[in-house]
Amino acid sequence: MQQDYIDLGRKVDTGEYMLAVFKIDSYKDDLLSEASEVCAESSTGSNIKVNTATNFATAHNAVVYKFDEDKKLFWIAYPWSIFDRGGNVQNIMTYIAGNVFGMSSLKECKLLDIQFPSAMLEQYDGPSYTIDDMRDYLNLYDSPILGTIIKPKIGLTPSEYAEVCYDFWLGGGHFVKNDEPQADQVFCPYEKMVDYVRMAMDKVEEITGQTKVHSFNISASDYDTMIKRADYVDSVMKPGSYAFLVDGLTAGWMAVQTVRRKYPNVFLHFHRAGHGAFTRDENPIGFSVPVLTKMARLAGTSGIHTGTAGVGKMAGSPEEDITAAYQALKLKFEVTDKTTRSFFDQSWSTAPENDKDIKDAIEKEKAIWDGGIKSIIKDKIKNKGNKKEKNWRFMNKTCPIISGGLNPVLLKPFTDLIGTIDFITTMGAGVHSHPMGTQAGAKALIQAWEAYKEGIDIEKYAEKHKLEELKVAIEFYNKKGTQAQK
Ligand code: CAP
Ligand code: MG
Ligand code: MG
Ligand code: MG
Repeated sequence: MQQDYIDLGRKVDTGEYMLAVFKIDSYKDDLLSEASEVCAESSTGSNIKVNTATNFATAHNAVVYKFDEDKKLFWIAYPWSIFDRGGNVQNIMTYIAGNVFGMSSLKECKLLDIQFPSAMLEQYDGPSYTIDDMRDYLNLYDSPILGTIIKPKIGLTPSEYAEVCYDFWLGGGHFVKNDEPQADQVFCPYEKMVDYVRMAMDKVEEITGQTKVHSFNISASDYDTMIKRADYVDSVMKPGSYAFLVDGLTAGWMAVQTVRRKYPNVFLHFHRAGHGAFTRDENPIGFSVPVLTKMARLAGTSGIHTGTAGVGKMAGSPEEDITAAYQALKLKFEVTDKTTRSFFDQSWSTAPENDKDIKDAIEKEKAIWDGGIKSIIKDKIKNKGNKKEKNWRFMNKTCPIISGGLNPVLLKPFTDLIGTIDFITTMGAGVHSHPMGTQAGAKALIQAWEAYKEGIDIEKYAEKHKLEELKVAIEFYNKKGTQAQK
């Protein structure tokens, strides 16, 4: 037991501490003792008390301030002045999601939740370009942003790739993304791919009069190559028509924050490939999806994948994925129904009680959400193009990107779960496997949303308006079922 790292009942709502909740289990020792070791290893210490610790250093110990032995939950306070100056997410993760995961006595060490004091938030970038900016570019205020991932995942040449983009956009889809491993492959040179996408986009815009967005993966082997890719996209594409996708966990937090700081006027798309190794429920070591999401918002990503809440093909429960989505979007998170969980009263950040602006903004946000999707749409239309509506005193929102085994039939069940239109959804196979082709897949997706907006069942809606694409989609995807049903 390292007593210096335990201070049960310490007052932690002072603005000095970042708070974290860990689930801890051990092969050896009693759990409070293990929690003290976790505190030591993730802040100032090691396994044995050292003679070199000054009083000043010891004042920076992380401490367990609360615990629930039955649930194996430990609340830990980190003096946030131990973190690198200048808002460095990579540095925080190195402390709290670093050596502790390798400690031999720990059977379980899962970082479940985190909370930042508002003073700390001021040091971090938070998102710059948000989903609302993308809405302004798309002139789209009454729908989630409906997108696709080009499939096959890899293997198309630039012109073949752009052809699929073209079909999806022509069918009415708003947003296309590179799949996460798309880079500068021999058979699909990066710059050529970008050139062809621009051509496809121009053609579609000419035909439809609608603007479109493409998210380009700029992840690369090194800084210079990443920047070269980004700058190339920037030189070819119109402002607003492109996003930068970063494989945030494999490329790293430094890549994410670099892009945020270098390109504040571009939508930053965090693809989290690899997160399952940390986040899956059956994995006892790691961190949760809400923790990953909060760190991404802190780092300033405009959008991050938060999971389909069990509706699609990837692992993820409603309570964890919807919680993450709300952490990304809201100022104040409230556990409103059984699909959500949180370890802190106000789980994004603490708001000082006497801060009237924050209180007002929170109340306004709550009123809009409480009114349901109709009220959210009304608010979006009312505030279109109004940059003043952005949370100038607080951190901007990050938009959830919902992906993985989805198809037009699954749009409703997911939207019902999340209860807002503030998300981007990308459906890859769920569009390109449509028996009538990609364009029909895109049409079915748009039609599925129209049905939702009207509050009509998709079957009835397809029947009533004689929508062949939607009818075929319903029959085809109902037969396929979701991953969860297989
Ligand atoms: C989805 C996807 C996404 C995953 C990522 C894929 O394609 O492109 O990368 O959804 O998972 O390759 O699987 P489909 P998550 O639409 O064809 O399933 O969003 O959970 O991070
Ligand atoms: Mg070390
Ligand atoms: Mg993918
Ligand atoms: Mg799909």
